[in-house]
Amino acid sequence: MTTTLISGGTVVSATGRTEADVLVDGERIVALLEPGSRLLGTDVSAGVDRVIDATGKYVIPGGIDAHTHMQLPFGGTEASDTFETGTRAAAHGGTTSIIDFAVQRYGERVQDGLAAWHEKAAGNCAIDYGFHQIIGGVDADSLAAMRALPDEGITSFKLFMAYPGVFYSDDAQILKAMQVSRDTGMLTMMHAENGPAIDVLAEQLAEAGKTDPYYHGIARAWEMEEEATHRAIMLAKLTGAPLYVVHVSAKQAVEQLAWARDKGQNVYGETCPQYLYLSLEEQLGASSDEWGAFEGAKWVCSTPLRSREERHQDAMWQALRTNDLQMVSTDHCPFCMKDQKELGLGDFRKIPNGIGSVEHRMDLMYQGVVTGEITLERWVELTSTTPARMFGLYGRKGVIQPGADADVVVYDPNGHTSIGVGKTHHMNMDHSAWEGYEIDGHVDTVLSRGKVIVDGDQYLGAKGDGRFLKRGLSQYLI
Ligand code: DUC
Ligand code: ZN
Ligand code: ZN
Repeated sequence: MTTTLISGGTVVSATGRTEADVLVDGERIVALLEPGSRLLGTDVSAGVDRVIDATGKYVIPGGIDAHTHMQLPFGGTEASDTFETGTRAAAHGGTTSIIDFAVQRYGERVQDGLAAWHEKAAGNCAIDYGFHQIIGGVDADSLAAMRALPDEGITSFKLFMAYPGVFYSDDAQILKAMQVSRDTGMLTMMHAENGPAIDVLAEQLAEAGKTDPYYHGIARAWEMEEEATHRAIMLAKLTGAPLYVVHVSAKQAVEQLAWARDKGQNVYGETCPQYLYLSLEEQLGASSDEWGAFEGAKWVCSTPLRSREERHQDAMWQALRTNDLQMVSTDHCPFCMKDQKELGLGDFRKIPNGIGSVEHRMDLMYQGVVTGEITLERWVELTSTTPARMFGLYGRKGVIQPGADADVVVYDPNGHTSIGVGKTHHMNMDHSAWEGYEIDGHVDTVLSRGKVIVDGDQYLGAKGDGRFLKRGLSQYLI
């Protein structure tokens, strides 16, 4: 077993920061020591196998991205990152755990969908991974199968109020699934957009010749997100299910969440970097020699980018400060322009929905610290500690304390990161949604269960380092 000392750094948690050295034995953190590695007056640094100098740097718990879609079949193609490429990219960006979505499709048994996901991931991941379960067909069989999921370490499931004919659940199905959520304590995760209404608007736009990627966002109007969020909240209230709304992008949807939380309801929400930084106006203005206005397809995702003029992005940052939103995940769902996004040339409805960000979430959110949108502690809370608590991993993950897995990132606030293809990009994509972003900070060293897997820009890990995480129930259950 290797012993490692991370010395001279500032250990940052969700509640504060302290000058301390972190002692790792094998896969676990065993002690936080006074600067100078002093324990009972003795310097322990001479007795360890390896010392990592973190002087002038932050030492933080590894990032947890609780919303990814590796190899997701979608829109006639499949998300371009495998578990191998996607988790390696995540590691480069300081994320040491992901929670991906296993898929049960309509007509398929939940157990079979889950088994297929285990097969895709097992032996391929660079970092630890867990699963939520997408329920694409709520019926008597799937409802019964859902009750067994917590024993498998899967303590949350996702339903879709969007995508009729694909993943969609109607209100009756949602109600029944939420009753299982109430009975078992599993968290109901909701894609809250009114899919049937959106599909009508999208068809009308396409018939009127409005086929560019920009119209994806017009069809998916914020009213459709607000309405669905409200409906999900009311169904959750009726059933007593704990509710977590994914990829919130509209300020009106946040207002719904805040309203329900103010009334004491057990309701949570995440947003994603794209809803903090990118906008519908930029998507409209996007054009390139290669793709013309179809360049905007790079930012087609659902929920869609929102108008900067309407100040949705400002509202997301504010909600992160006020805790009306509790977490930031990526909804990492990458597609290449060539052969994938281009399936929607001439019809935005056929563009596979998704943006790839798993590698950049920690940096993009750190930029929020630099610009004064959030504090250093809140950065750690939003990207690691709350995801661990929300999804039943806390203690093992999400914190630097004795007994926790040694998933640790040494982050250099004086470093610099240029994002883009040919720069820091390791995701399996032929473009970056974040091309040209400059970050005042840098992921220097990443440890996953005590093993250094990233050192500088060098990857030292191996396929299969990552293990499946059996998760407990959310700590936010009341
Ligand atoms: N949204 C996306 O952008 N991609 C995959 C599924 C989803 O809900
Ligand atoms: Zn979704
Ligand atoms: Zn998603």
